[in-house]
Amino acid sequence: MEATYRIIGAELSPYSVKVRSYFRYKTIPHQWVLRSAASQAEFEKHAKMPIIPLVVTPDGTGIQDSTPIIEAMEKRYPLPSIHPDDPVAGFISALIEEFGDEWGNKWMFHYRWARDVDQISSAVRIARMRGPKASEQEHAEFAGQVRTRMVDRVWFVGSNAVTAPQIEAGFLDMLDLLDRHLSTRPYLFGGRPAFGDFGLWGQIYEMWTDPTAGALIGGGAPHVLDWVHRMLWPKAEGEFESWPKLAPTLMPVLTEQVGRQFMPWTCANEKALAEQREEFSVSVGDKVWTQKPQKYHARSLGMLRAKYAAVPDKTALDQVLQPAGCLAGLS
Ligand SMILES: N[C@@H](CCC(=O)N[C@@H](CS)C(=O)NCC(=O)O)C(=O)O
Repeated sequence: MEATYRIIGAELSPYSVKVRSYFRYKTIPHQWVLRSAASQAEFEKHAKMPIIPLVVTPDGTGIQDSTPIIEAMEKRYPLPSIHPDDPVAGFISALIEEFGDEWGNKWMFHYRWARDVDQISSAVRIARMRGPKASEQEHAEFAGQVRTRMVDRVWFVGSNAVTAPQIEAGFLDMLDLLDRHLSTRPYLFGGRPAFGDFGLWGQIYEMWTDPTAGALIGGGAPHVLDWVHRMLWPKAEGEFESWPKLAPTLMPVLTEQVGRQFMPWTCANEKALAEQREEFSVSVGDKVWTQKPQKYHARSLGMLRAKYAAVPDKTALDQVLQPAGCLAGLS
């Protein structure tokens, strides 16, 4: 029997389902292990950070952080590659992976914990996963604790009274852009899933499972909804498309979402961390956004810059990144 990887994760964790979707696409033998009391000892043995997913390799090594996990697996299992061979599309896919992980997480976290209906729905699912055998009363108490803890943490991703309408308007715009793009192709970069699909999908899949965001996706974005389902068990249905074919509907995503919103935010966040600021404000689109800096994002921005630096000939790529407003933050 082929050696099996173990993915310790949770159905409600966007980074866990992202990694699981990747393993399924690559048909890498794996077991999906719920993060619960039953997997606690294994988690503690292999995890260096208190986050999921944790992948335990067949030789007993723990790997964390979904982007490095996928990169490590891609080296071990290069085919079918998740990187479009067109160098422009290849880098844009990595950029969208970062955007999905870091900016998409704001939509997800905000919608999940902003309203009573979503708070209750998510808290009871998390509590049941962590304590599958708890009595109804224990379960209700634990769900209440989860709800309080998570609602207290929404500020962490930058969701507050000022940013809430910006986050929701930004997501609704994205849904329209994405629906148009996916109306003529099964995946973001053509006939097969790319790195960018996994990052963005992890967040949007989670949103689809929640009452408020799920209704928005199900009610108004049929092609996104199909992609949400398709990415649960992704399969190659054709080849990647080249950038010129993708550009008419993907360039607006880069310009409106990545260049206009995410890039200014992530650069301002990095600067605020370097200056050890408690809080920072930045213009995102035509509105001011204020939050406390987030450490991890500066690290992942550094990793994205290294990917940009490694592109041998940047001429064609820069002609896309520059007008999209994405170049300044990368070079
Ligand atoms: N950058 C990490 C983020 C992982 C992450 O934030 N995981 C969350 C769940 S989605 C977590 O475990 N948080 C710790 C907690 O909730 O206590 C990745 O891509 O894997």
